Amino acid sequence: MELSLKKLSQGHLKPNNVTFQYGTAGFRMKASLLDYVVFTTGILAALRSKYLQGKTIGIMITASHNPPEDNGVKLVDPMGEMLAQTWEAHATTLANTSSIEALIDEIIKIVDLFEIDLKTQSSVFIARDSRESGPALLKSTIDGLNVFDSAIRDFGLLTTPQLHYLVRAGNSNGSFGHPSSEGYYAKLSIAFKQIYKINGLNNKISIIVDAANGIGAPKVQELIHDNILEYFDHFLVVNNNIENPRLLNYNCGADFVKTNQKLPENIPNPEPFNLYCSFDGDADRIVFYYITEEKHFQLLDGDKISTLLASYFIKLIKLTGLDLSVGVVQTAYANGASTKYLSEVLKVPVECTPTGVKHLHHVAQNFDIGIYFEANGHGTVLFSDNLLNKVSPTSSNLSIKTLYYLTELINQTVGDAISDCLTILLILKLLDNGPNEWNSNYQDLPNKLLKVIVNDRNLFKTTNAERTLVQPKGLQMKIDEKVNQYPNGRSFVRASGTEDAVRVYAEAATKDDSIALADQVAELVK
Ligand code: NG1
Ligand code: ZN
Repeated sequence: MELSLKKLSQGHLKPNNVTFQYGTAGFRMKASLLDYVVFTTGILAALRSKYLQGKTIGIMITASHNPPEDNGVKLVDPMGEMLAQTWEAHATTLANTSSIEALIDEIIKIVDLFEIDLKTQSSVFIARDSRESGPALLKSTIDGLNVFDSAIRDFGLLTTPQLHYLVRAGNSNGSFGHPSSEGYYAKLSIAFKQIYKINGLNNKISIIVDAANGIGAPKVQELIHDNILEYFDHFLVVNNNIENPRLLNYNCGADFVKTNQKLPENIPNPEPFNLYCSFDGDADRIVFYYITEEKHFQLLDGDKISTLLASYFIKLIKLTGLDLSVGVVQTAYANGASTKYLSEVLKVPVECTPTGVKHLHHVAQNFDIGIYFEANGHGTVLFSDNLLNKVSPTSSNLSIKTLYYLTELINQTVGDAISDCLTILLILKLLDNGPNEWNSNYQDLPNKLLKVIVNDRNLFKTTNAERTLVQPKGLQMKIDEKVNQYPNGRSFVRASGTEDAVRVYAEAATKDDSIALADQVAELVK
C-alpha cells in the first residue's frame, strides 16, 4: 500500500490554510481546492467497500445547485443511502492530512480500527455531474481508489439519484432493478405506464422542465423520449445546455426559483395554469410552479409536494383496506402553514429534524409510508418492509396494485427530481387536479430567508431540531422577544452546513412583517 500510495499521490497535494469538512452534502467548495480531497475520498471509498466485504460503494462528484466554479464529492453506501455518519469523521481526517506520512498513519488507524482485510477486493461505482472540473477530479479520485485493489465502474455523467439507484441495484442481485442507466429508465417507465393504464387515465400530461442547464436535462429527455413520450401532449425541457458549463444553475434551476420566487429564464410564453418544474444541477431537487391569470407567480415547493403526497397516500390507503401508517418529516424551514395543514387538516403525524436529508430519511423510516421533503424540494417517500410485503402487481385490488407500482416509481434511495416529477404528474392526474387545486390546500405564510456572514459560525449551537439556539448564551431570548411582536411570527437561526454563514429564517402573517422580523433577528446575530 505504501508503495502505490507514494506513486499515486504524486501531484495530489493538500492546499495550505484550508480545513476540509465532510458535511451534509459531503465535501463542497471551489473546484480548484478539491484535488487532494477527492484523492483521499477515493481511498476512503475503497476502505469502506473492503470493510463491507466488497459491497459496492458510490462516489458522486457534484456540487448540486452551487455555481459552476464549485464542485464536491460525496459517498453513497451500499443500499443507496448517504455515507454512515460515523465514517464522515474519517473522510474529514483523511482530507486534512498534510503529508504522505500523515496520510499513511491515518489509513493504518482506520484499517486497524475496523479490522479491515485489505485483501478483500473493493468495488466502487463513480459518476459526475456536468461541471468542467469533473474529468480532472474524476482522475484524481481514481488515483485514490487505485491505492488499493479496487474494481471501478465509471458511469460518466449521471444525476446524483441515478448513481444512488445504481449502487443499490449493484448490491441487490437483480431485486432492485438492473444496475445500468437502462435499468433505471426501465424501472421508472414501466411503473409509470402501469399506473397510467390500470387506472384508466386518458388525459395526456403537459409539463415544461427547467433542467438548470445540468445533467438532469439529457437524462429526463432520454427517459421520456425513449420510453413514455406517448403519454404526454406537451413535454419540453428548457435550460438544457450542458455544453456551456458557465450556464449551470445560472438564472435557472430549483434553487434560483425557490430563492427568488420567480420564473427561471427561457420559459417560452408563460401561460396561466400551465405546470412548470425546475431541477437543480444534479437533479436531486425539484420544485413546481405556475402563473395565475393575473400573471402572479405561484411556487409549489417541497412543502406543497409533501402535502399533496400525504393527502393522496391517505386516500389510497383507505381504498386498499390495509392498515398502514403515513407520516411526514420536515425541517424547521417548512412553512408553518404546511405543518398546520398536515397535522390539523390531514391529521397526519409530522416530525421535524435538523437540516440535511440524511436526518429526514432516518426518521421517515419509522412509518409504513414516510414522506420527507425539505422546503427546497429535496425529498422522497420511503416504504416499509411491512408495506412491501403486502403489495403486489398481481393483486386484484386496483389500489394495492397502484401502491405497488408507486413503490417502483419512487426512488427510495434519495430525493430524485425525475422520479418525483413523474410521481407528482401522475398523482395530479389520479386526483384530477391542476396546479391551482393543488395550491389551494393551504396558503404559505410569508417568509424570508437571510444569509448573515459572521466571524465564526461555529459559535451558533442549536437544539430542538435547530429551532432553538443554546449558544451564544441569551441570544434565543432576544429572538423570542422579537418574534412575539409579530402575529404568526416564527424565526430561527442556525449555522449553514454548506456555506460559511449563518442563516436566519422568519415567517409572519404579512410579507412586510416577515421581512422586518428577519432583518431584526439578523441584526441580533451580527
Ligand atoms: P445549509 O447550507 O446547511 O443550510 C443547504 C440547504 C439544505 C440542504 C443542504 C444540502 C436550505 C436552507 N439549506 O444546507 O436544505 O439541502 O444545503 O444541499 O435550503
Ligand atoms: Zn442537488
